[in-house]
Amino acid sequence: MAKFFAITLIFVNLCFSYTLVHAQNLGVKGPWVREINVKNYQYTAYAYMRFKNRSKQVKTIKKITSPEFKRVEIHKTVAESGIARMSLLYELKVPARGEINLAPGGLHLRLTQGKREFSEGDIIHFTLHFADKSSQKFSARVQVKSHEASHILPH
Ligand SMILES: [Cu+2]
Repeated sequence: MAKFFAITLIFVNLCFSYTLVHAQNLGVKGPWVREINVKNYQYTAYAYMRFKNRSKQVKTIKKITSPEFKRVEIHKTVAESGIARMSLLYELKVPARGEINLAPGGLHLRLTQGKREFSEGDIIHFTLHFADKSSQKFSARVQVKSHEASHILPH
């Protein structure tokens, strides 16, 4: 009986710390990766998702990495005298109790130097590296959405 009680206590403790850690995480909604295929012998893709911050502090993403791609860049599409251009961002701030949306035609992640070819349904893994040195992992599936291709400039 004493042993059973001890095990129950440990279990409750684990659950509690798990919840605490997760309460600080960003919500990552509907992440997906669009494969753009091969360019100059390199696999390039784009990733989209919505980051939701439930905490009272702003969450600053300083870097995003993926084991499947050598480089992950944060890009923003900006219109300059009617011409859409890409600008490279060095951080992404998710406001306290707010969210930001990465979607075709706006903010997006550009994945370059893929280590292999990907096809629909494959899983790409990501790690978010925050300014406070914490990190968080999530994954996204490769999806083919050809009708949206016109929203994206080749770059
Ligand atoms: Cu871009």
